[in-house]
Amino acid sequence: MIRFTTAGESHGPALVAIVEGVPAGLPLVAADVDAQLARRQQGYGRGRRMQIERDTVEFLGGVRAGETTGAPIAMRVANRDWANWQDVMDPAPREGDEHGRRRAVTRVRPGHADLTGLLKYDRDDARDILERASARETTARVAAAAVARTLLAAFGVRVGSHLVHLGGIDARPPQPWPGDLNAAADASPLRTLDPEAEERMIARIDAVKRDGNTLGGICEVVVTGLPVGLGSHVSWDRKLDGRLAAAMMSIPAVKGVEIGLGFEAARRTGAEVHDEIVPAPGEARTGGVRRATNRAGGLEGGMTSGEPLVVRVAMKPISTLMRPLGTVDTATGQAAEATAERSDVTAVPAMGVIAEAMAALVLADALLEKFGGDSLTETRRNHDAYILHLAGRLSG
Ligand code: EPS
Repeated sequence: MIRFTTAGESHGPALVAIVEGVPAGLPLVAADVDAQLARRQQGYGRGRRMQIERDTVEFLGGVRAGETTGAPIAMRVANRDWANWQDVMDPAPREGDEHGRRRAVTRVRPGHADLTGLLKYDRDDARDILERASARETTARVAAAAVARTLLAAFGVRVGSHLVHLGGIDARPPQPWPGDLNAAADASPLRTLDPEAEERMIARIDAVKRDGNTLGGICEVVVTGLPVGLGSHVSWDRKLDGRLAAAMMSIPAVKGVEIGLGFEAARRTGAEVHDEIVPAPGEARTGGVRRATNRAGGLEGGMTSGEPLVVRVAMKPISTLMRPLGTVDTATGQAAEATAERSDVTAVPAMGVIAEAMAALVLADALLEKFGGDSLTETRRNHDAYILHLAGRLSG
């Protein structure tokens, strides 16, 4: 199964990701990863930093001649901004500097990890916290997830997303639904499928930026092609909805997750919530049946139903405000205005790509949990045998 970890600071030399458990023989090239990294860098409302960075991956292990070897896949993404921060972020002690520190942050930002991290880790400089709490870290997650996406694609699973809400403005779902969700969403500066709402969202971002303020929003992740039966009902930590929710909530600034109808399900009666089951002979992947609706968002009993997986993820406004909120300076204990470092007005479009990444990592893990395999051939054999077995079930 998939294990992954990341390391690296926002203004350090690089970010790194290590992904373990990927079967051998999966075709993988740097361009697969770079395409995802580029998608994460897009979005109206980002700050100047995204003009500095051009994220590309270097494989340090686990890939040879365009294929995975089964070894841990190690990846490095350089921070171009490191050139401007070497003296601040130098791992070596710096003689002559007071406490060896430059650009220390003590006017901690409300809503950020600055204060809680500084107290917990017993630091005097919140930069030791914010450099890692920074959403820059999600670059490494997207790199790790590009491997997971490549594995899922080999089994016909596609992961996409679009922005459905920004700072008080809803986007309406398009009619008809696009054949390639990400191609449609990536063509929009906000990754939304409602051009009319997008115009109003852009005007709202511009107005809020003039005020030195920030905006949050909601993205919807949609995954198609999943077979019935990933995850499990038998134990709390194997339920796929719980695993997905935990993964989504680990994204910086994310405050809420809904699957299918989500909170709306609580307001309706059972007849208005549950999806009727109808025969669909020949549709082996979904067990020879389909759901007449998909209000459950593709999960029943903590397992995939084979219907599209639909997860909505809510992000709060970024906590770095150019017109700062009141705080306490941790160096003096006195009231102060929070620090106002360069930042984004909104990063909700990027969050959608990151939510796709977390979904891909969880789903690749669940796929390998079900089908196993040390090589792609072995995983495929197990997968295909399961689908063949499903084809022979409810056939009357
Ligand atoms: C971030 C602040 C900004 C963002 C950054 C996340 O960076 P900086 O402080 O260098 O201006 O641009 O996001 C990224 C660098 C990225 O790659 O997404 C923060 O404080 O979280």
